[in-house]
Formats: sequence, C-alpha cells, structure tokens
Amino acid sequence: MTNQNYNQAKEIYSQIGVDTDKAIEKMKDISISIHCWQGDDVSGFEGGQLTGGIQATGNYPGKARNADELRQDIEKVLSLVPGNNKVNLHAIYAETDGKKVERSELLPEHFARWVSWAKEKNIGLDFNPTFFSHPKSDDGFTLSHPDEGIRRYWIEHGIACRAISEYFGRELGIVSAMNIWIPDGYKDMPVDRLAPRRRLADSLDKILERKIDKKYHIDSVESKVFGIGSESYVVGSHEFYMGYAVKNKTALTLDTGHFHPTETVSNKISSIMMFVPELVLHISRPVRWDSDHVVIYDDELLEIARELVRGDCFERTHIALDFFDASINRLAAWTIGIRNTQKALLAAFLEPSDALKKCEIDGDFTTRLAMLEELKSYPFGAVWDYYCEKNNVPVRENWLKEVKAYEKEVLSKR
Ligand code: RNT
Ligand code: ZN
Repeated sequence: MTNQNYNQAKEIYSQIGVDTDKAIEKMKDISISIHCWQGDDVSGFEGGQLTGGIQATGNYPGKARNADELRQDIEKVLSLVPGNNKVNLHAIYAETDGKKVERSELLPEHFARWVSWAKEKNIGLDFNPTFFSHPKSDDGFTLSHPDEGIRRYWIEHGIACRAISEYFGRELGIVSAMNIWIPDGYKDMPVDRLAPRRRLADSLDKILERKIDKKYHIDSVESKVFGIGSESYVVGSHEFYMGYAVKNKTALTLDTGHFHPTETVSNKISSIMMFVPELVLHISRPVRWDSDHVVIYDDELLEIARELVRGDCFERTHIALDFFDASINRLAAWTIGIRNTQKALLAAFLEPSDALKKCEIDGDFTTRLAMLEELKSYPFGAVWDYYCEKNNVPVRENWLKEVKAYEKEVLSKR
C-alpha cells in the first residue's frame, strides 16, 4: 500500500519536475537535535526548582527521574522517528554520582556516561550551559550580574561547559553546538540598559577566549524578547546577540518563541545567513507567550523549512528543538515535534524551488501564488509514509501504539 501510494505520488510530483527519490535522499544529511529536557520538564539532576522565567506546565505521570530513565525514554523516541538525529544536553544533566559539583567546576567526566551511550547509539551530542535553576541566578542575573563574584562564577561555568562540548565533539567525531542562553533582565523599566549589556559582552568575551577547533565545537548565543520576570528588559536582546555574533563570528540561535508575536523567524534566516557564520534554530511553538508548546505542522514551521531549502542553508545550520510539555505523554510530545519538523523539511525538499524562483524573477506572481497554493494539496503524505517505512520507523500514527505500550510497561511503574 505504502509503495503503491508512493509510486503514484512520485508520478504526480515528477510532472512538476520534482524527484521524490532525491528529496528523500536529501533527508539523509539532516539531523535534528533532540532536547533531553522534554523528558523531565527541564528538571535536571541537581534537585533544584526550574527558574529563569521558563515554565513547564502539567503533571503527566511517568517523567524520567534519572539519567538512565531519560536515556531509556530517548532511545524509545529514537526508534519512532526517522533520520540520524542528535541529542541536546544541558549542564544540569551531569551525572555526579550523588556528589554536589559546582557548575563552575563541571568536567567532561560528568558526562562520560552520556558520551558512551551516544557512541553506542551512533549519535552526536549538543550542549548548553545552564544559567538558571540555581541560587546564584535567583535575582535574575548571571553573566551580566553587577556583583563581580557572581558574574565570575557564571563565566567559569561557561568556560567549563565549552570544554565539555569540545569533549563531545572529539569523542563522537560530530560537532557539538553549544548554545548560551541566560535569563538576565528586569521585571520593570531599567534606568541603565547599557551597563548590563557591557558586562554581558565582557563575560562572553572571557568565556570564548580559548580557541576551539570548529570541527568539534561551535559557540552560539540565543536572544529573547521577554521572559517571566524580565518583561521590561532582557539584557541579551536580539540586537545585542546579532551584533555580538557578527562581530565575534559566533553562531546565532533563533528560537521561534523569542520574538514579537508578528515577527517570524522564517523571515530572518536569509539575512542572518548573510552575516553570521552559522545558525542554530530552536524550533518551538509560542502560544500567546514563549510557552514552549509542542511543535505542530503549521505555516511558520513549513516556511522555516522552505527558507532552509531555498537558501541551501544546511551546511551552516543546526536544527534543534526547544519545547517542554508536561501535560501529555512526554515521549509523544517529543515524537510529534520531531516528526513534524522532519515532515516540514521533506515537504520543503518537494517544492520545485527553482521553477518558483524563475516565476518570481520573471514577474509572474500569478503562477507563483497559484503553484504555492496547489502544492499544498499534493500527495506529500504518501512520500512521508514511504520515507518512514524505508527508515524502519512506524508509518503514520502507528508510533502512538508503541508509546501507549511503553507507558503501560515502563512509565506507569515509575
Ligand atoms: C529559554 C530558552 C532556552 C531554554 C533551554 C532549556 O527561553 O529558549 O533555550 O528553553 O535552554
Ligand atoms: Zn530556546
């Protein structure tokens, strides 16, 4: 059935000059960085409360309580989605064998089990220093803190994390993208917007001082427009980090939930690719605020995928996910978000981009609009199903049965 449908779809797409086999082939080189923090509501293993103005709402049973459970859950998810994906870790997922280790003193060895697991699974790892959920970030400031001691602590955390990220890259032979996001900002109107930004730039300079081979590790910085508790002023705004990334040749992270509601990340990609060496995407879904809902197959996700394909951005783009929903089965949340992102990319590879660009340059906007609309009802689903089958992962909603069985056998016993 899947094959028959695929052959029909292949024929239909070929009439507009699109080769479905080639589109599927292109998916081989794309990996999605799966965020470990969807598995436990951004709790980590330090035992602290989630702070920093981000929130996972819901209390669905069965969340992972330790690294082994988290890895077991991620393994299950990896079996339900196609592609050679990566796993994205945060510093709070260190395994310290019950010992309290300061974040400024974290070492590669605290991630040795993650690395041997990644080797076994043949996947890459990405990394994030954790500048939240900590007593030294409780007043809302970290790398831009006016207190030199606290600021130094967080600089050291950043330095320690780069060594861990480099270790991931060296051990696994796959580059690790390390993303810096800090919660720093004011609830109410500041009178000095400049000084915290100067301190942040200085802290970043200190963190990034040591040169690291880009084969193993890259640095990225993530902006935000507001957070809970930083409604009036965020130190690391878009302008700040865009400027910082251009000047210092770091990567820039665009989180789809971190802009004004009518701004879209899809429209930023082409500009950023012109001036910044690499792009990290945090695919998320904001609902009224930066709520980090599960990624759905919506227009903006499709437009982001199309921009990446049309601009041939994949060499310099790291696609990561960033959502955390604790109100539904967490493995289902992951699976839905990952599969949707992959669907959007495959759909984008099935667009006759060159022909459409030609219409545009010829001024034939009628054909451009007509084709973009007709393409929406092309038999994409048949190509996606075939792609899943080829990758030995469940076709259509069949993955859900597996998640339900896993819930019964594993999650319900936690
Ligand atoms: C917060 C940022 C950040 C975090 C993760 C957990 O607004 O999006 O990327 O969500 O690092
Ligand atoms: Zn993010």
